[in-house]
Amino acid sequence: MGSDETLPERVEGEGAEARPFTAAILTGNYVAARSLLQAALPDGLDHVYERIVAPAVEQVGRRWYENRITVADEHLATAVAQAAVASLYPLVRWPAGGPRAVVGCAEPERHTFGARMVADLLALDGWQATFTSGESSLARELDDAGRGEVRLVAVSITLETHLPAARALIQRVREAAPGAKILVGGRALAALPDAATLLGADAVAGSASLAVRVARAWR
Ligand code: B12
Repeated sequence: MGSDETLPERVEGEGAEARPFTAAILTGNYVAARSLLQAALPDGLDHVYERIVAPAVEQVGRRWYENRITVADEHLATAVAQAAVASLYPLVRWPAGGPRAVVGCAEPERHTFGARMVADLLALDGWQATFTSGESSLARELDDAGRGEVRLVAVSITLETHLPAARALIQRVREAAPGAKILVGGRALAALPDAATLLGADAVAGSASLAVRVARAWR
C-alpha cells in the first residue's frame, strides 16, 4: 500500500492539486479523502472531478501499472475515491427537470467512473441525467425510456478492445431513440482521430466539462 512518503517528490502541472487526495485514497483514508473534496467543492464539481479526482485515480493506475501497488491497493483506492465523491452529492444543488440524458458504457466495460462524472456534470448543467452502470445496460435503459423522450445519449469507452461493443451499442441506440444525439468519450478515444464517425456518433469530447459544452447546443 502506498503512503504519502512514497508519492513523487514533485508532481508537475495541474496534478499537484490532486496530491493530498492521491495520498488519502492510496492509504485508504476515507475521512481525509472526503474532507479534501468537500473543502474543494466551492471551486465547482467540475474542478473537483477534473483537477483532483481524475488525476488522482490516474496516478493510482500508473502505480498499479508500474507494479508499485497491488491490484487490491488499486481497488481500495478507487473505492475510497468513489465513496468520497458520493459524499458530495447531498451538498450539491442539483437543478430539477430539464431534457433527458442517458449516460453509460457498452458492456463489458467496467470503467464507469468517467461516465459517472459526465452524468453528474450534465445534471448540474440542467439535464435530467440518468447514469447506467455495467449491470443495467444503456440499451435496456433506452428501451424502457420509450422513443422520443431522450435527447442525449453519452457513451464512455475506456478500453480499445471495447470499441466494437460501443459501436454496436450506438447502432442499437439509434434504433431505440432515433431523435437522440449521441456523444462519445473516454480514454479509448484519446488517440483516435474521427472517433465520432468511426463509432456512428454525433460528436466526441475529451472531458466531462467539454461534454457539457457540446451538449448545450442540443438542449
Ligand atoms: C479504476 C480503474 C479500474 C476499475 C474501474 C472501476 C470503475 N467503477 O470505474 C476496475 C478495477 C474495474 C478496472 C478494471 C480493469 N482495468 Co482499469 N483502470 C482503472 C484506473 C486506475 C482509473 C480509471 C478512472 O476511473 N479514471 C478516471 C476517469 C475520470 O477518467 P476517464 O474515464 O478517462 O474519464 C474522463 C475523460 O476520459 C472523459 N470521459 C469519460 N467518459 C466519457 C464519456 C463521454 C461521452 C465524454 C464526452 C467524455 C468522457 O471525462 C472524464 C473526466 O473528464 C485506470 C488508470 C488510468 N490511467 O486511467 C486503469 C486502466 C484504464 N485499466 C486498465 C486495465 C488493463 C484494466 C483491466 C483490463 C485489468 C484486468 N486485467 O482485469 C480491467 C478491465 C475491466 C473491464 N472489463 O472494463 C488499463 C487500460 C490500459 C489500456 N489498454 O488502455 C489502465 C489504463 C491501467 C493501466 N495503466 O494499465 N480498472
